[in-house]
Amino acid sequence: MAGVLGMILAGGEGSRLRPLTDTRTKPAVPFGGSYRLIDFALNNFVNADFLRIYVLTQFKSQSLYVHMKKGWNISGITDRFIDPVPAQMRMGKRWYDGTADAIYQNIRFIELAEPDQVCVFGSDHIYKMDVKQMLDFHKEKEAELTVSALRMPLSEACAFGVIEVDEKGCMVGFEEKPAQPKAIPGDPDHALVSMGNYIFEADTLCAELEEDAVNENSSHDFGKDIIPKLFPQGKVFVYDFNTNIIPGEKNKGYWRDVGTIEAYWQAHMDLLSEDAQFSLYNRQWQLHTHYPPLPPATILDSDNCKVDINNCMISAGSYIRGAQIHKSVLGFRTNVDHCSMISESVILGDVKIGANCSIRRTIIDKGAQIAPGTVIGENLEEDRKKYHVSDDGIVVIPKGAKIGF
Ligand code: ADQ
Ligand code: ADP
Repeated sequence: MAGVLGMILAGGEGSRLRPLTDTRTKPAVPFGGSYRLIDFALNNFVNADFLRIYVLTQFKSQSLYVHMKKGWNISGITDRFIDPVPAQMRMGKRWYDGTADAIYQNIRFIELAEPDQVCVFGSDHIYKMDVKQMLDFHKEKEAELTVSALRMPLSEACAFGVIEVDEKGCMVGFEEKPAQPKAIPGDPDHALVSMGNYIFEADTLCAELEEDAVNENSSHDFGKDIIPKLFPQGKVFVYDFNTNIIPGEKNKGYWRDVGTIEAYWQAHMDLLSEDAQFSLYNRQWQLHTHYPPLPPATILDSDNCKVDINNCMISAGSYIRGAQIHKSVLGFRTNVDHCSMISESVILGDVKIGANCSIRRTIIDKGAQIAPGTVIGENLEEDRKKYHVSDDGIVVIPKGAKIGF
């Protein structure tokens, strides 16, 4: 796919995901025991055999760099590459203003690669999409820009770009995060929203970015500025995510914005039912990542407690002794000692939980240590005095915290 260049926006600050984003950019936040958020966007490209990709970073990018160096370094053998790009102030002494400015400041990479199309994708979402199918649609429509979209309950649509489309798939209306989103005609409970994924004809993208850069009234953002300016010309098309087919996949159309603690926690719970809405096990759509050299998880009874584990994912290097663990996702090297109980929780890895703890509806970031006998998630009023607790009552223990010592 030499004619296509991928530019993945991976600079999100993720302020609503704090404290998980206190030390790392949002796309570097661990997910699903073994992955980082960026992996899902990258797999959508790699599984479609699109292998010329720049990943544009900005905020707190070091752990994203380390992850990409260890897991996604394909350079050196062919002219294919997946390269993280630091913000370099190429257009003056300023960081990126908005998403369009992030691409504009790297426009030289587009000129050098001479692609026919440029795929500008976000990297904050959990989903599978064969980008090749979206490109085929883009070419068939002879579009200048194609935006991928899905149906969203009307009550949630105000957080997204809301689209109107004609019967040929041409965009005829677009509002970025409107206070009163327009419903789909004939479907008053849903709106059609942008997924923040764009395929541009390369010439169109470069021309629009040059024009936008000198517009003093622009916020230099795709959703706020570029799409509203471009769609009235009649060459912007809308790709229906629900038509995207992933081989071997039972459930269609799963896409989650994990921008808040609740959404991040819920997306983990979605992994755990018997008929999981989002499967990590599809061998026809393998999810690549950096996998450290670790032994398998060890699970055993202790002298005084029988182990009891159900509805869980437990990552490599973990050591569980006589604990009861239900509906939880445990990351690499999670250590749980005897007679502790964990339920509806997400543990990001390198975590030690002592004996006789009770942990419920809690997210524990990497490297935290929980002293024996600690209770978290039972009395939220008390927890709010000590920990970060989300509006919906999910407790978050930050990276490296020592609790109860
Ligand atoms: P937002 O949700 O506001 O809307 P935005 O904050 O613009 O998304 O982030 C989009 C992507 O760019 C993310 O992957 C993020 O990590 C990255 N990013 C943000 N700031 C960046 C920067 N300065 N440098 C590099 N990368 C950056 C957008 C669209 C909506 C659409 C939603 C879908 O504008 O129309 O509905 O995405 O989630
Ligand atoms: P993560 O928790 O995202 O897995 P790691 O602990 O693996 O992050 O760190 C990845 C890289 O980021 C390391 O090189 C580490 O030194 C660096 N790093 C982590 N936290 C910080 C920080 N607060 N300031 C600077 N660098 C950091």
